Amino acid sequence: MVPLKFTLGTSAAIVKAVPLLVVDLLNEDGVTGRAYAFCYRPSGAVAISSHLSEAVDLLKGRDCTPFDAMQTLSRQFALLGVTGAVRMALSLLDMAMWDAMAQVQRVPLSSLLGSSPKPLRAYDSRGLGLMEPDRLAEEAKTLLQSGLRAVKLRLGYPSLFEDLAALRAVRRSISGDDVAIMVDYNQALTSAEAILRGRELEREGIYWLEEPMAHDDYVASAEIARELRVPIQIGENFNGPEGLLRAVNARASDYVMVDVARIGGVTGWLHAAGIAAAHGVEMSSHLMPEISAHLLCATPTAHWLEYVDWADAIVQEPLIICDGKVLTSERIGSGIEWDEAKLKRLETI
Ligand code: SMN
Ligand code: MG
Repeated sequence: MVPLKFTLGTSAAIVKAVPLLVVDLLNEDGVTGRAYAFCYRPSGAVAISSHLSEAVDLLKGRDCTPFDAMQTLSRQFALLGVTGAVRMALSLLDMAMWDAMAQVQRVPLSSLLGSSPKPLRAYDSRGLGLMEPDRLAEEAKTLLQSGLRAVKLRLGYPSLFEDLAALRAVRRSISGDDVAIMVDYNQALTSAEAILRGRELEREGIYWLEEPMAHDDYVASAEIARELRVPIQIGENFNGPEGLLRAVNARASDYVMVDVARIGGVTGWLHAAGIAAAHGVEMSSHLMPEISAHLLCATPTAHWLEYVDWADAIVQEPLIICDGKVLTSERIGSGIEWDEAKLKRLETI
């Protein structure tokens, strides 16, 4: 469990510490592929690691690539269902395999994907949970010291009045229109309420309105997207590239944001990026910024990196922010190497 520097109260939960599952994949050539994922709940980490070790057993002794491994394992796990913890386990395995491949080639992951490590537009997503307007104003100021010029605010208070008070407190304290404010409801609203609140919020100049309602109701989400001028953002819960395709076909949102651990790892991300690009839809990332940065470098419609510092507590070289952008690591692989001393000090599940 990794304690957070900023408590993150969303409309769904109060998050003070996050369960991160850390994966070391040792291949027979002596290369270790690394990956981690946010598991939402401690029991998620247990379930994912159980699926993951079975998946690795199924591949043992075989010469395999991430693409072939994912094809095989998706068939093996099909009856259990390649969703939730199973999807996350396969995604983690894929991420670790790609990291190992890039290390073998001695190039950064983004270069292996045909791009190169770039500085990325990013927003600070570490704080601005549900709390009193005064504390929001304070925290917004603290966050901007990182140098990023965009922040994400969590909304979903009992009333629109409180949502507006929170947004205005943040806007006032950051003084200036050059800071973008993204707003996230974490699925708190009905579609009628989302349209009602969205109409008021869009007058305040927010950058996007994220997950106003149940993440998989694409028909209702499309109605909200049609009714509101402000762009609707969804996608952190897409299950694989096929989830993204269904949402894009339904015009469920204006933008998409993909979670590398739910979309199918690097392999799934690449397929999703192709679909988003073919439809001309801007694609952002969800959490796990270290690896997502490499993937955005190779995404034709790359939009925003969601920046959090959660893995700073476990890695040797945290991401660097420079001139308002997050720098994609130039180390070989995904650039993730565990700091064993830091890991030892953390509570294990
Ligand atoms: C989010 C989801 C889960 C935990 C923290 C924050 C949020 C996001 O929806 O978009 O980052
Ligand atoms: Mg969100």
